[in-house]
Amino acid sequence: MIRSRFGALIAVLALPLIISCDPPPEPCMQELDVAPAGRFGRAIRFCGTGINDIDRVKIAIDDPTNTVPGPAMDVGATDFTIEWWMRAHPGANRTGAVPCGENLNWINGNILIDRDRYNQGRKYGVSVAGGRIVFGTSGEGDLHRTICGSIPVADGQWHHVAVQRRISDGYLTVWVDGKLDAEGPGPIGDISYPDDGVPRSFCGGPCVNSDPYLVIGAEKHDAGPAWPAYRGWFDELRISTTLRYAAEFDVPSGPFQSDSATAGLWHFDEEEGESVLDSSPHSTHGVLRIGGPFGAPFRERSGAGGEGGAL
Ligand SMILES: [Ca+2]
Ligand SMILES: [Ca+2]
Ligand SMILES: [Ca+2]
Repeated sequence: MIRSRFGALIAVLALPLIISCDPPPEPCMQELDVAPAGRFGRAIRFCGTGINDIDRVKIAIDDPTNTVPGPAMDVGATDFTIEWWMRAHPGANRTGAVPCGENLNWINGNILIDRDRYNQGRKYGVSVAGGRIVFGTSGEGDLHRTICGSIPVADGQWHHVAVQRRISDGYLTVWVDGKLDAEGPGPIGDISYPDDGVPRSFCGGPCVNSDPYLVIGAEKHDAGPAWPAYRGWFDELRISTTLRYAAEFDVPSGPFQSDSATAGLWHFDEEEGESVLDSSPHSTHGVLRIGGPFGAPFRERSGAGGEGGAL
């Protein structure tokens, strides 16, 4: 009895101490009058809201009402490269490092790119955990792999990130600022979204508003705080049906270009409105889902180019 009462007292005392040790939420306001160079042009700024299907970009990848093949950016049946620019303040994404290996742990980082399917195979995603890039894929069934980078990306600077998957053997690589950051074997096979995929009922009904989308900046199902959203800037997303990087390279010095291997290219340079335009010939346009306490995400001319600049 004494021990249990003492335990309860400790719990009551400890709770406020834990809260007081947590840094206050960083403001997430639109930054005006900063240096005009985004990385490149305008960028999207996410605030990490992570609820109510807002504070994210959504690009439809399948129509669950039919079996028509998805758009070109529904990659996974061939080699692929997904690359972008990002900038995050130190501490803005609070997830610590996750154990990597034959698991799904990428989903426990602050999620940058989510092509998950709720409790089904053939999926992938990217997050930031411990200030490093984490990339994972799943094949059919329960075959998973998560690889973890070691190069810090949450330092207030712009970084070019590329994740790649080789179709012949499922091999995964992560590249940060032109350097190989992580690599390892992954599940084999086609991991594109099945054209006849049927979302399961884990979303207050079938997950038709989350599963068949590529989501940027948040965990697509809003499953809870254990699967947090990303807070920071995101720019210049290009999805390709080839492995673009095999050795150390100089990061692109301008906006990505579209070529025959480009499955989708979003510059996020629109001045207003809710559309994000795919400038590749595939025209797979997406939408900004704006809302929440910050009215996020924002369209911003952010930072001062590759050197970080004004916060
Ligand atoms: Ca379909
Ligand atoms: Ca498909
Ligand atoms: Ca841009």
